[in-house]
Amino acid sequence: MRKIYFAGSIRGGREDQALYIAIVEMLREFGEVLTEHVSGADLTVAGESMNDTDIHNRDLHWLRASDRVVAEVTTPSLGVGYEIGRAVEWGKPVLCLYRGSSGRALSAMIAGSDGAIIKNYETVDELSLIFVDFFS
Ligand code: 6K6
Repeated sequence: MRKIYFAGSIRGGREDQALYIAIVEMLREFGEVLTEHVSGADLTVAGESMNDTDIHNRDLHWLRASDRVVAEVTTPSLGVGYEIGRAVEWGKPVLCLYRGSSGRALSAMIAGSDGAIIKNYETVDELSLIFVDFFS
């Protein structure tokens, strides 16, 4: 089964957490989502029981093992940006989902990367076609 790494903001801010749940639910149709917990309501900026080194090492291990990476990049996050950079470096297919209506400009380091596909969207309904295209 295809392994999907979903990346979304945690310490960068949890404003889009409900949206992450919907995205992870949709991604399950295309493979095993290794990072379902990123969408979890119980994962807050207050943190979880693992220390930062263990989180970093576990997540990079999963990122390395993944076949495709999907990142929601509307809420700026150092961690998500770092994961995208590593995935691009490793030659993994990377899809970045961005809501232009947020009024936040996407970092040039993501928008200008030819190793990542950037898709603008506004509602989850638009994601079905984007995912079919990315996973085909
Ligand atoms: C949660 C709340 C505060 O600290 C945490 C630590 N927990 C994490 N658990 C799992 N993945 C994490 C955690 N912190 C960061 N990540 C990874 O970085 C996820 O894969 C996200 O895609 C990304 C979020 O980075 P930040 O910089 O927004 O935290």
